Parts: sequence; structure tokens; C-alpha cells
Amino acid sequence: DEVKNALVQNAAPYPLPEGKRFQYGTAGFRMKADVGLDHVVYAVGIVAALRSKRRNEATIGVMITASHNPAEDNGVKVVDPMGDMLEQEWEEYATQLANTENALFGDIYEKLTNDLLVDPVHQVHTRKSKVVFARDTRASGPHLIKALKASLDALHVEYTDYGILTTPMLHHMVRCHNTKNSPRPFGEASEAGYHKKMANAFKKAMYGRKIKGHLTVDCANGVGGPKLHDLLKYLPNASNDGIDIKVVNDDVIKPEALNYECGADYVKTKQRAPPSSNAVPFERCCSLDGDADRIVYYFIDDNKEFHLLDGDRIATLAANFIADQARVAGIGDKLKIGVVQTAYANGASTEYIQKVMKLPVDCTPTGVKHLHHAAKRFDIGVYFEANGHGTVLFNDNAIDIIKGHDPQSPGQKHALESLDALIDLINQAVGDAFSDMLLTEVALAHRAWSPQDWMNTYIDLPNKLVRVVVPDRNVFKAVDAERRLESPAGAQARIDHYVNLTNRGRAFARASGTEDAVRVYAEAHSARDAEKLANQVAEVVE
Ligand code: NG1
Ligand code: ZN
Repeated sequence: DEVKNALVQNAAPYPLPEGKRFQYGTAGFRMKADVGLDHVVYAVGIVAALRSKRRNEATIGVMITASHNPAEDNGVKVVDPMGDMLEQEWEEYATQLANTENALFGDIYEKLTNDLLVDPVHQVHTRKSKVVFARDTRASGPHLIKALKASLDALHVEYTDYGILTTPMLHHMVRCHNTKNSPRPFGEASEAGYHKKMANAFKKAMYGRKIKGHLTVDCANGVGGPKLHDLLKYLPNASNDGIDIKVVNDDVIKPEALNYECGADYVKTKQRAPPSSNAVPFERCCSLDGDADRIVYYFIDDNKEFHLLDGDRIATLAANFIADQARVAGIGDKLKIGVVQTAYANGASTEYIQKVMKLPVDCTPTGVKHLHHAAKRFDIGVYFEANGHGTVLFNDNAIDIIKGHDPQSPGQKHALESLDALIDLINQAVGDAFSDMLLTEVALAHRAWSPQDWMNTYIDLPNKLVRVVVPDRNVFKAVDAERRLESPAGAQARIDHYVNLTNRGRAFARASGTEDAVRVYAEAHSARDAEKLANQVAEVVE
């Protein structure tokens, strides 16, 4: 009862706004920061505490960020014990709690405790729930952290405030805490621990290879800026056989600069470099998003034409490199390597992976939790969304084979050691822009590839993405990894009709999970046809 009262009392400064309905979606809760998000964050503290108890006091993470959204937005998401996204079934409890009035917080807490913590091991009250949390650089962050602490305090949760971190760094901390005493500890749960693990793995994976020229990193004026500066202190620099990184858009003092005309989302959706970019032709550039869990590469050519190397390109480069190293190491036939994409992956990339690289491709619905899950079915699963969100997973079998194989030649030894280094270089908890960037640099250096060489591996099919505002997006029910519409009735037949009339046509429509709209994607042999097909499909759903 003390706890129930405290839950109601501590919530007082964070009332439920009237007439709003909150939903835990693909990216957790995300909205304008000043219309009740503090109430939502307070509720998320309760979710995290319950989730920790349910997992026998494992450490649960809470991240305050709105990623690539405008500066005035913010959001919150929950991280499960292995550093992955909150289990889907629990999204529902988070939604229930977020829509609860302050006066009822005690009662719903009691109800959920009775429903969810039924195992006798959950009933031991002497052990406290454990939560770790962090925020990005948004101005609304400190107030939201206060709301989070208020509910954690009411529930006597043991917590660590990591201050400002990138999203993947927080996922790293969570997994470190929960694997401390396991046979495969993830690392040290500190910022220095994260940087050291990554820098050491990078040095090992490079194996003395040289990186040509320099890399310009656009940090979207978000948390990636200061954290990249920290990481650089640990990485070997250009004068030291290392990497020459030029950091741009790293202003976190001017809050409104965040994601403004820069960052991964800007570059991917506008298909152009940030206007602030001074990159010279053929120089490698990349852009992170506002919380540094997404990355895309690009360059301009001597005609100032822009060339995007998106998540599909990073996936093919990474899978190709890993499969090659496995072959050279003599363990290629022992490992099942595969790639996971969504329907937004360019058809040319899928064909390249299947026909040229001869690796299996799996397609899942949008949202990294689906890709992550599917990637676990391979020994080494490479997954990326086209927008640059992704990572590589090595299962226990793969790790045992890589660490246990006896090399038969210096060549095999080199390849095995680089693979071993990749296990640590890649953030296997979640997609991580820093780790994906270093992986890309390693793969390019091993191949001695310029960005054009990378670009020349296959030619993207021209494509078009449009956003259609509809009266009710919930009537659009997609099946087959969102490639087909089951409802409204007849819509898919009409889409098929237009697709069949288009040379190398492919198109689909699905309700967005993060915005109140339907997204239409179309690709075709020519840009004109892709655009025409997108418009035809948009008309079907309008
Ligand atoms: P929705 O709004 O459901 O299309 C978008 C992105 C996803 C993913 C989520 C979460 C596209 C087409 N969709 O989802 O890839 O990143 O946001 O942030 O890019
Ligand atoms: Zn993000």
C-alpha cells in the first residue's frame, strides 16, 4: 500500500492530458515533448520495473530519444535484458499504463503485478528491480528523466542514470549488465568500456590495412557528435595507420539544429547531401541520425551528382566481406550466412545477394525487431533496413567455429582473426551507427575499394516512395511481409494490375507504424515508370 500511494503521489506533476491516446509503436512512444510525454515516461518507469521483476531482476533499459524527429519532439523506449527491443506482448502493457490516470496508477500496478508476476520467484520482495537509463541531447530530456525517476523512486527501483548516450550505447550497457557472469560477457558497462571494446576490435579487424582518404561524418547535430569525439580518442588516427575522420554537424548547443537539413533521414529521404556539406568529389561521407542508431554513406561525383550508399549497400558489403573471410578461413561450408531485408530493400540488392553472392535472403515486416528476430535463424545473420538501421548477429555456433578452428595457413589465420574481431566490432545488441561505420571502413579497406567500386557492385532500380494521407490507415491490412494488401478488398488486385503493366515493376502499400499515413513504394526499370507506378498505387489507396 505504501508503494501504491507513492505511485499516485509522485505522479502529481505529470497528469494525463485530456483527449490524447498514446500507443507504444515500432519506435516506442514518440510525440511532441510538451503534450503529456512526461506522463508517458512516468508510466514507462512502471513498465520497466515490472519487466525487470518478471525477468528475475535483470537490468532493463529506458532510452529517452526521438531519433530523427524534429527537435521539439521526444520519445521513450524500453530495452530488454539482451539489449534488444521490448518483447512485443509487453507493448500492450506499456500502452495501458501510458493511458492511465494518475489516481489509478496504484490500482493498475497492483493488477499488472497480479497478472504478470505469478511465478513464486517474482514474489520475493527483498530483491529490487534494476533499471538503467539515458537520454539524447534534446532540451526536453532532463524534465523527462525527472518524471522517470519519480516512478522508479516510488517503486524502490535500483537504477543507474547514464546521462547522455546514443541509443546503441544504452543497449550496450543493458547487455553488459546482464551478461556479467555469463560464459559470454558482452563487455564493460561504462562509456570507456564501450569505446575501448570498439576501438580494440577495429584495430584487430583492420589487420594493418590502410584506409584511403578521409571520411566525413555528419552527426545530425545530435548525441552522435560528442560521443564520436569521445570514440576518436580511442581509435588509431591517420598518422597512426588508423582512420581519418572529419566530424561535421556536431553542434548540440543550438537545440533547433538537431536533424535540421542534415542527418541520415534527411539524406535518405531527400536523396541529397546536407546543404552544409563541403565534401569534394568521390570523398566518403556518411550521416548518422539523431540518436546514432542509423547510418547511410554517400559521395558526389565530378558532375556534382549525388550517390547514396544506403542500408542495402551496407548489408551487401558486410555480408560479402564476412562470407569471403569465412571462405578464406576455411569455415565457409560450416556456417549458414544469410541476409534479412524488408520490402523496402531495392530489388537489385536482393537479386545481387541471391544470384551473385549466392546467399539466402529473408524478408520481414518493417521494424528492426522483426529483422533482428529473423536474423537469429542464421549462424551469421546480416540485417538492415534500407534507411540504414541494422547490424549483424553471430550465434553461439558461429562464435564457437570461429574461435575454435585451427588455421592451416597464414591466410586462414588472418581471416579467422578478422572474423573474431568482427564479433566485438559489431554491436550485436542493436543497430549502431558507430559500429556499422567502422565495419564499413574495415570492409572497404580489406577490398581496397573506393566508394565508386562499392557503388558499382550492382545498379539500383529507380524507385519512388510516397506518403499518402488517408482517413483511416487501420483499414490497410498487409500480409506476406507487408508486400500484399489483404484489405481493403480488391485493392491488391488493382495494384497487381498496374505492376504487371510495368517493366521490372514492383510496388506495395502499407500503413506506417510511426505516422498517421499509408506509405507506397514502387520500383521499375526507369525512374519515369517508378514514379508513374507509385502514383497509380497511391490512387488505389487514396
Ligand atoms: P514506418 O513509419 O512504419 O514506415 C519507419 C521506417 C522504418 C523504421 C521505423 C522506426 C521506412 C519506410 N520506414 O517506419 O524503416 O525505421 O520508422 O523508426 O523507412
Ligand atoms: Zn534512430
